[in-house]
Amino acid sequence: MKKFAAVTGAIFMVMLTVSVVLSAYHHEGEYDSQHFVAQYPDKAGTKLDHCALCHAGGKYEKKPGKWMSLGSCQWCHYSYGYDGSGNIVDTLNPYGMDYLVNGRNQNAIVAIADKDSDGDGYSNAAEIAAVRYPGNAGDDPTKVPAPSRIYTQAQLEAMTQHTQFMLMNTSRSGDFYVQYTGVPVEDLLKDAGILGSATGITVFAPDGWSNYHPLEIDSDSELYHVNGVYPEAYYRYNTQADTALNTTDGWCDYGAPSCAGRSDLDLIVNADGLKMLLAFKREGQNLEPGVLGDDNKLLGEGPFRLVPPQKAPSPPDQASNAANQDVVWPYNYEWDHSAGAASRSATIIRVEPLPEGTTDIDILEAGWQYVDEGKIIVYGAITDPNPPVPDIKVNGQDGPVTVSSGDSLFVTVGLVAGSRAGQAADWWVAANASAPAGLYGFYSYVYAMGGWVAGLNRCIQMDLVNLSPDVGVFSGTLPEGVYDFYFAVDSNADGNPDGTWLDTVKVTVQ
Ligand SMILES: [Ca+2]
Ligand SMILES: [Ca+2]
Ligand SMILES: [Ca+2]
Ligand SMILES: [Ca+2]
Repeated sequence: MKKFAAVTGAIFMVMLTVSVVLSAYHHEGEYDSQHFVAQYPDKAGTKLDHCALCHAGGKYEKKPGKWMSLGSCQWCHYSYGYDGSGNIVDTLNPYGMDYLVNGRNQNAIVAIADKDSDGDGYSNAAEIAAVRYPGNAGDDPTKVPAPSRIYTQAQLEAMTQHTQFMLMNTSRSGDFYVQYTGVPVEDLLKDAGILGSATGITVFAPDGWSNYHPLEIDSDSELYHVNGVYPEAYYRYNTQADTALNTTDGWCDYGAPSCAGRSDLDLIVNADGLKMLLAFKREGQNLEPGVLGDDNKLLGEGPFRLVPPQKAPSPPDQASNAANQDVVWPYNYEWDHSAGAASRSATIIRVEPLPEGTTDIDILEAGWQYVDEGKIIVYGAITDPNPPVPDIKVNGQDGPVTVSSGDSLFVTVGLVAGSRAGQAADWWVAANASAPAGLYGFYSYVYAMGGWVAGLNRCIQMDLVNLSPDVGVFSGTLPEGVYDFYFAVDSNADGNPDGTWLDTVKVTVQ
């Protein structure tokens, strides 16, 4: 376990020093989570047994228009500071605040159980029972974790590899040319079953840093796109820039083996072009896994680093904080410093936006384990491996059914609730008729009325449950014509027909 891996579980965390021990799960000397676990022993080790129970995460504007999202641990460290100069109360969420004002002990946990601290309509006790945050209104017992897929390095290595030689141009950390090998992020997302509704990704490192990338090219020069290729670039070499030759003022490391034999203004040729890459090898070697240093700075870049190439190729420029800017390529704010958007030790890729009715899976602050285990998780707008499956049958058949006029029809519906079990939903049982006898348009089975009515009407609003054995919704004869029967359930309970998950049978009566 990496240092800082287990910064968890505290209210009023003691952070005048970084009081984290390697093997401890909670802050050293921290006792608030013990009160919680004493009251709710079965919640030990869950996402509630954590800082985030009482402390909010947050985001801040790193530079104009560029926001950094931090988990609760990092948010406390950011807003409260290691020197304790901030006000720790400002980091409390509503549940943490109620805990504080009720005495900050186990009795306080009991006293606030029936409250709805975050005002989302569910009591703290109900949320805790469901392992949902009682201090976060965006999380409640109706939300289900978004679909997710975990990849190991071995799985990534089994995918089609991409190798590219590129400039990593930073604003102030020093520049370097490097050859990275990995999987194009576009390919990874396809493998994960990215949905057509997806618009971008947010990549998280376990120290809480995150970077957003749109799927398609964006006019914002600091937004690096996932799909497609980036422009070709020329190799730019200058002895003044070369840190090996200019040890005082140099700013670019040309020491990588992949630099050998290249000269200034050589076109850099990469088979299949430059891509946004989830890299796991540098110069053919596995990336050095990330660790958090004493100064709270991430060291190392592996096991996975997300590397966006430059959108606007440039030479390496001098560091912005270097004293000597009277050089061949002085720091230029306008140049493309894409290395600043390269997420080191990336462990989480959230595909935006989250599907309706889902919530963040609980790994935002558990990333160090993934660094140790060489894993990355992709979640959000990707295929649900276990979606609700509605099933409608006519006379026991799924496929097109043809019967003679006067023959009886039995329509039944069944449902496997899958990942959405227990979630409130609109249910729809309908038929679209085109019959010579004058039956045209939609008819619906409305549960409360125990029968069919004209128009498209909701059958019932009810939590998704397994419906087995199948339930009969129609029995009788129909005039000659064609009837499309539908059974659908929605990812919401708003009364509007969405048909998120749908099954249909075509019936011909002749
Ligand atoms: Ca609540
Ligand atoms: Ca809540
Ligand atoms: Ca630079
Ligand atoms: Ca709906």
